Amino acid sequence: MKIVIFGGDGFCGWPTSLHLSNLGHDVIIVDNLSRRAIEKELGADSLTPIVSIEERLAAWKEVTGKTIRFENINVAKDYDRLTAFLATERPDALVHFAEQRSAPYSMIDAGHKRYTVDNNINATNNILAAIVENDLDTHIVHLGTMGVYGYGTAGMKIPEGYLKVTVDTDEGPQEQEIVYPPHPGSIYHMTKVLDHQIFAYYAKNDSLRVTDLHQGIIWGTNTDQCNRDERLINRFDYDGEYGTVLNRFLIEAALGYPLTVHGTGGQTRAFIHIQDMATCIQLAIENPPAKGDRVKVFNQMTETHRVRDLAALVSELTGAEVQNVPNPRNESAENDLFVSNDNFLALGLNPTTLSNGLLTEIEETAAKYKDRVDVDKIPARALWTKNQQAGEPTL
Ligand code: USQ
Repeated sequence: MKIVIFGGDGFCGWPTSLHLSNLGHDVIIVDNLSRRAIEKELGADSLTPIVSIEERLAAWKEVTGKTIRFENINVAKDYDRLTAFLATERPDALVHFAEQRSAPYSMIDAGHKRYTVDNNINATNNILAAIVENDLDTHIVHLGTMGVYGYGTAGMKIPEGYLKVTVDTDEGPQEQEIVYPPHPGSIYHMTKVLDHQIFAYYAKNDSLRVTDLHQGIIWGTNTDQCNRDERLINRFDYDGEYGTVLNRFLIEAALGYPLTVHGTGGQTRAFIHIQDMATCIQLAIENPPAKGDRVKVFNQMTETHRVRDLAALVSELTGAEVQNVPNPRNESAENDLFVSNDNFLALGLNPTTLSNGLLTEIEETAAKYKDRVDVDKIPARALWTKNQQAGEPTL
């Protein structure tokens, strides 16, 4: 297939591009390199040294003989170039990662809230409008988030996108399926809720084929393809805005920095290993919805963990000290989480679950590059509410 990866230079986009190219697909990356610009804005480089996109692609060609093309387009802003590109390439499928993906970054201030909404919503709408304008039948696979469901305790197993409800009608009780009530916790997560509405509209009005992947938190950093050459290495974010929880704990342990558990650490979240993320995208591409179907939703996660349990695991493995820091976010201190992921399991996903062996591998990456860390960038700085900004305690 010819597959376009929007956002193919980022943390999920890069390993996915290599995975799909390795399978023999004709892959084109479209990216405006915004993650590299944000890295400069925050002054927090990836822990792993990332070469330029041109060097990355040349290395892939050298190692595998395969070509991945690259186009630098800002899909949220440059609609004319986007639509001309799609008119020429007419891809069979596209994967849409071209969004600002950090919840804390989206909560820094009004400017970052506005950037996240402008960028994410316009990117999504522009891609869909361009597909309709060009009369394409491209299958759109979007990287959404488990966070659209919210992180209270649902009191039930969270279904894949749609909830069966019974409504009272004049003819008596009737069963219906509705979109699971969204409950986003940050501006970033809110954009993914809005994305889903946009997809539903285009699926209904224009019969676009869309799959929305509600993904959990990634752990791990490299896939088999990224490991083939130092220049193919994936980025590894450890800073307070972009670093995700388990990867942060592992680099903190490597530095002898106490593990930064927000609040009580009672937050339960969904997780997926980075290699499984790439496999899930492949499975989603291979199993598109039919024309005229509603948006297909998969919960892209394989297990759930409580933050304090992850800290205890890393501490046991490394001897690191655990520190409960005031939670800079606005989230429930404790929640339970049960999630259905039957769709991917039925398609043959064999989950890579958390194991000491794999943690040791990430720990080795953390130890190898720890001299590149700027420890001042470790604390999370964005305070999500006015009360927190006024100094009221959250612990
Ligand atoms: N946390 C800590 N200490 C830290 C960092 C995080 O206790 O040093 C806690 C947070 O307060 C939160 C949990 O760990 O309760 C997860 O935080 P995270 O930064 O690992 O993940 P999150 O902000 O939820 O976002 C990440 C990705 C996002 C994706 C999302 C999936 O950045 O793109 O959509 O995971 S999900 O969480 O399922 O919504």
